[in-house]
Amino acid sequence: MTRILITSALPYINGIKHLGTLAGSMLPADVFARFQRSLGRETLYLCATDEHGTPTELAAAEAGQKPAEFCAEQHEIQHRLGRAFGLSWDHFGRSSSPQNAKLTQRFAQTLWEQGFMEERVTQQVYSNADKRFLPDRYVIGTCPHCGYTAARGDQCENCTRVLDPADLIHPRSAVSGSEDIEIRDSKHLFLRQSLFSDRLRAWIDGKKGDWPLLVTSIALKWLDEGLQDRGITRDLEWGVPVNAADWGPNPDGATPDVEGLAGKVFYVWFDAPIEYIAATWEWADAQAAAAGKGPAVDADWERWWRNPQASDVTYVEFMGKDNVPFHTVGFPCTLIGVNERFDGANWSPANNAPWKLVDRLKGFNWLDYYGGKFSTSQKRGVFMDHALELLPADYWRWWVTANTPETSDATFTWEQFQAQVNADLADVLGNFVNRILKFTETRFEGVVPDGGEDGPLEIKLRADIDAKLAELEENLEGIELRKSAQSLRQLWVLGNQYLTEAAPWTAIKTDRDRAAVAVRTGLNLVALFAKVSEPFIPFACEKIADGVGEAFPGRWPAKGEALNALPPGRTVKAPDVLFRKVEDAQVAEWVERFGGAEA
Ligand code: B3M
Ligand code: ZN
Repeated sequence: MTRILITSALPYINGIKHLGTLAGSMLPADVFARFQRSLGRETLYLCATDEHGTPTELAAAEAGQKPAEFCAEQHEIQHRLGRAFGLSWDHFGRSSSPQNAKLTQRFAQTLWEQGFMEERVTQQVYSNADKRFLPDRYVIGTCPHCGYTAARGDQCENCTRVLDPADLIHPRSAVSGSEDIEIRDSKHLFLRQSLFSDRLRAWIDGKKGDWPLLVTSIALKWLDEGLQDRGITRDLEWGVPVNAADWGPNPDGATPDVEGLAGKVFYVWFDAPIEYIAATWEWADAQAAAAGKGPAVDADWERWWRNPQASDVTYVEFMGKDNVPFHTVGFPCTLIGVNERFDGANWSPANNAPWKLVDRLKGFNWLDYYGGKFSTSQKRGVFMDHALELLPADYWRWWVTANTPETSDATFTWEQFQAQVNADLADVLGNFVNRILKFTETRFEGVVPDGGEDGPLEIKLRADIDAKLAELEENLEGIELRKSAQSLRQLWVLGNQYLTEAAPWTAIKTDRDRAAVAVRTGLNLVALFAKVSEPFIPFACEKIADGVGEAFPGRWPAKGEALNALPPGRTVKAPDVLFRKVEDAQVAEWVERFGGAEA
């Protein structure tokens, strides 16, 4: 038996996410998780809010809240919205959890003791007015190259030149605007990523042909440009504290400068991916608590992550392309550095329970809005909360899945959205389910009829359905979202075509048995659709399944059984309207409200 571990990139805590975030990690992960569960595989799908870092501190300050209070509130909002979208997380954790703090500190300690970390003195901008260090992009000033007056300390937006805060003319704090800033020395820890280049290249080369080209090419580009050592601590208050006092000597016998590192926290991109593991620990603790037991034991969550117990686990990650470097280089350095030792020439195991690295990594391009960016500040585009005010989650789930930005960027327009959901959901699926169930109610007392034998139409249909189902399964297993949606739509179309040709409403006038075969076959198609559409549109499928009853309990339909699952004699009923059409007037109103082509 294979176990499947799934994570989607952790949404930042500040702000409600838009459709692009849904398209580029959370929704494809959910479709895949639901499919894996429907195959009967033990599946664990985890996500969490990514809560640390300067933007969180500043957003909290703007809201007049402490970061902890701000994050607790925002986490609840994102949790509620994710559930409303049908995201079937086994656990939705928080990178600020005590479990993540413990793991992050433990990994950092091992990295130090195995010689993968180094102390360096760096120059940081300190704002006397704000009484805090400012990350590069929170220092603004005039660009020395083009004279743009609001250039950021990391890069000039106007001429795109990469900058250092020290380059800026008239530098000032982006937080308060104060020019009372100075450069101060500050001790930091660096992860010696440069040591890992060859080790990572060997690992990534092994994934070629298996991972999307988008992913391996981004990863290899980073390696080709030369891996830089990376500062993994920050002068902030909100984050996982650096616990250097607990650390032993590194292989050179050196202990860390505890005083110099006092009051620092780990960099958000160091602790965020570790939260994938910590979320598993949070999940195990929650499970144990629900069972009336104390906290989980390590084995409960380590069985998903540490070999050899996790050797039957396939670990699958979902993310947007901007996150790929952190998952193919940054996080793997952390894990390899914990798992292995390096003597300058060779790598060797450091313990006999190594942490699992990602097996399959699915990266996505962007979904944009009328060819431009979704923008929170300009209120441009559709965000998760507004989307659900307008239409049920399945409309969005369907459109987004069918248009997943896999091989290139994709764009949302209201016009295309309307056309597609009306055609696929209302005209094809909804119409089919409604037609056959209404007819069963009026002409067969709402009961799956007995009698009659398959004719050529049914024999052909069975073969077509089996082939299309196998194709759908293969596309889902291959995490090809667009192709999966296409296969599923074609299944629905096969049903519609069959019903039109078999025409039980005509047959019933002369040959009741013939009508019975067509109706029974049609109802079986409904039951099949309820099952295999569930990963995409779970809410509608629940309604359909309520109407015809569960047909494939706990399993994916096998070849040859797809149209035999409904026992004759079972009572069925038509659901309420499954999908109302999106009207032109609604589209006009939404374009007005959220922006359209002219925006
Ligand atoms: N929070 C970035 C993003 O949403 C980030 C992902 C973390 S995954 C460990 O783009
Ligand atoms: Zn410039």
